[in-house]
Amino acid sequence: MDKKLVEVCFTPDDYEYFKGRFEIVVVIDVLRATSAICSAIDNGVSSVIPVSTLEEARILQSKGYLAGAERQGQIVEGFDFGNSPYSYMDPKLKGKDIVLSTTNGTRAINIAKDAPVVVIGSLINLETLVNWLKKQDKNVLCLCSGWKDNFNLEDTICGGAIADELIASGYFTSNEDSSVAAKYLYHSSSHNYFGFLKSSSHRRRLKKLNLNEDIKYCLTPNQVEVIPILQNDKIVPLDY
Ligand code: 3SL
Repeated sequence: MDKKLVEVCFTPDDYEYFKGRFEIVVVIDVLRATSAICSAIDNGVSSVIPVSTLEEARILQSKGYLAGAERQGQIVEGFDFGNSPYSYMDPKLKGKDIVLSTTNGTRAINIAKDAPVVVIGSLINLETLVNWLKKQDKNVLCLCSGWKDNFNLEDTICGGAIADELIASGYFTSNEDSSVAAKYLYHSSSHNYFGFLKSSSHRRRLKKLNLNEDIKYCLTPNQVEVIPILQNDKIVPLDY
């Protein structure tokens, strides 16, 4: 049997190069969008509707949806919440459809939305996601959201972890240097993500905003067993 491909794409800007060759795209925004989405789905939120612009979010909010929005790490005025995973753990959100717009994460999800399958990856659902991917017999692309089309460490490390685990299963291989680099970063950091990422740009940005608890939560692997999946423009729990 031919091995399947698993590759890591560093930024949404690089997606064009990979587009069309992968049946499954895993969108990753460890700090914090895809971690927040995993928390929301784990908490029983019915769906998260990812929108790229604040205008789209405002329109949906005016139609009665609860809406979260983040820019520069902060809650955008007029929205119900920002992008902290803790906001999405509120039991009152169970069963609700929620709109979310963030600087990079929701944009990356929308950039990938024409792929046959788009799932949401983070460190907090890593093991569950990897176990599911191993059984799919499909080519997998890990799309890192990065920061404003720039490379970031935390998403790359998570992509490297996924690629490494899939390759270790014996059913996957990778060809691209981006994937090799991501695996090296994963190996260098997996003993202590929090310490390794001390100097990462987004960790510093969030720390300045006193969001250390969010950082710790997002960098603690395997806290939830959900696989959020994009279906008809809404992110819902995959029944795996
Ligand atoms: O860029 C994003 O999508 C966000 O995750 C950034 S932040 O962590 O909310 O600042």
